[in-house]
This record gives sequence, C-alpha cells and structure tokens, in this order.
Amino acid sequence: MTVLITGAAGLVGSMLRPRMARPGRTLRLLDLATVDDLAAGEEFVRGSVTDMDVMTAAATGASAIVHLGGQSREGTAEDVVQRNMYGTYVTLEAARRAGCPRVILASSNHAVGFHVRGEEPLPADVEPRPDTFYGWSKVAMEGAGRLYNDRFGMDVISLRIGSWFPEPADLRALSTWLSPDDGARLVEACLSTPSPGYRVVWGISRNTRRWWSLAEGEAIGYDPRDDAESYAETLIAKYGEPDYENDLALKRVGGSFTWFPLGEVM
Ligand code: 15L
Repeated sequence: MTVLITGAAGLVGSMLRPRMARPGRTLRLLDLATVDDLAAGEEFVRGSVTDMDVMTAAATGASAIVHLGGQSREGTAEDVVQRNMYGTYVTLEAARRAGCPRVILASSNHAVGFHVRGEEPLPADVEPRPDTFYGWSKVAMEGAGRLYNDRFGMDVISLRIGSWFPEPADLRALSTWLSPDDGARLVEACLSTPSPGYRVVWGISRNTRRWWSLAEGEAIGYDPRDDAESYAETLIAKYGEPDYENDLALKRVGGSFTWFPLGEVM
C-alpha cells in the first residue's frame, strides 16, 4: 500500500512519518523542501501541491493521500488562495485523475474560529465561521472535499485540527492539543475505516479540558489516549489560572487568530 503525504517535510509530516511506517507500506513524501533522511519504505518526490502534473504522477498507485501541504497560518489573500485553495483543488483533482480513492485533508479549527465555547462539546457540523483568510481557505478545502465526494464518490475526511505539536504550548492548548501519537492514530483511523464517504472530524487528543467533540472521530475508530492535562500544572505555573469567562483566547475556537490582522503574514 502506498500513501502519498504532501507537505511531508513540515512539522506534522515529520511527526507522522515514523509513526506511519508499516511493513509493506510505502510512504511517498512530497514537498518543495528536501526530505533527506529517508527511512526504509519512504520515497521522496520534489514538487508543489499546485503542480497538477507532479501531483497526478505522485498520486498514481497511491491508495490514499494525506494532504498536509500548503500554508499553515495567516498570510496574504493571494498566497492563501493559491497555496491552500488551489493546492487543495489540485490534490483532489490529481487523486481523481490517478484513481486514488481516498483523501485526508488537513483542515483546521480556524475554519470555525469564531464559534464560542459552550456547555456541550462543539460538534463538527457547525456552520463555517473562519477567523482569517487562512481559516477561509480551510472552509474552501472542506467544501472541495465534499464536492469531490458528491461528484465522484471519493472518500474524503476533513480533519479539523487543533494544536498538533510535540507538546501543548499554552493555556489554550490544554483544550486544543493533538499529540503526535494521537495525530498518527487519527490518520490511521482515516486510512482504515471502511467507506467513510465524506466526514469532518475534530483533530484533538482526549484532553480533559476539550470543548470540541470526539464523537465524529470515535465513529471512524479514533481512540485518542493522550491528555494535555498532564502539562496543566507546568502551564498554569507559567501563565496563571485560565480565565474561561473573559479571555477570548480561551472562549473562541480560533483563539488569537480571531483578532490577528486579516491578511498579515503571521
Ligand atoms: C492551525 O491551523 C495552525 O496550522 C497551527 O500552527 C496552530 O496555530 C493551530 O492551528 C492552533 O489553532 O493552535
């Protein structure tokens, strides 16, 4: 089985690669930046997610694409449209042309960043409320995934990723963290669940303070085992007690993205 990972040289790709290694599985790593520490079972393709020829060739023979490529934070509208929206179109269209049946899209909580914390965990099917041009590109990404599912029957799962980092870095991440191991568990669930159709799934660990739903992930077999709570003492000692009533960084899904200047390079 071959899995194409776009943007594989980035932080998330680097966390995923060793965790996705399996006997009999080839990880085809696509990026503009060189991946020069290839492990057994890995191959490197240099290229852009906006290049249809390169992407179609890279998708040929792949059972699934994990699409991480593009821009991971706020930028100019032009850059975000080109790298994220056009890049997502190319990825899905290349999958279609190459006969690759499944695409996992790295969407983001910033597609719904203006929603506010409620009593119940926020389900994945809330209306889009992007907090930045970047968040808008993730709304477009999810829409394109839905389109390719409805039109062509492609299995597409949009991951509404929280904070996918080696460790939670701040008070918000006590709620939003996706640990490296749970991130890999989530991607494996996306790869193995039979006939998912189109789905949107929150990408978070089993954080005690989570306020986004795990139900959609559990429905495809995602069983997160990490909890940012083990970092709570250290983070609270550093930043103080979280003020969930008044601190907008802790009230709005997208945190500080919701007031970051629109279109400024982050
Ligand atoms: C994202 O979508 C970003 O790619 C990442 O850098 C973090 O800012 C993350 O969201 C987050 O919300 O913590």
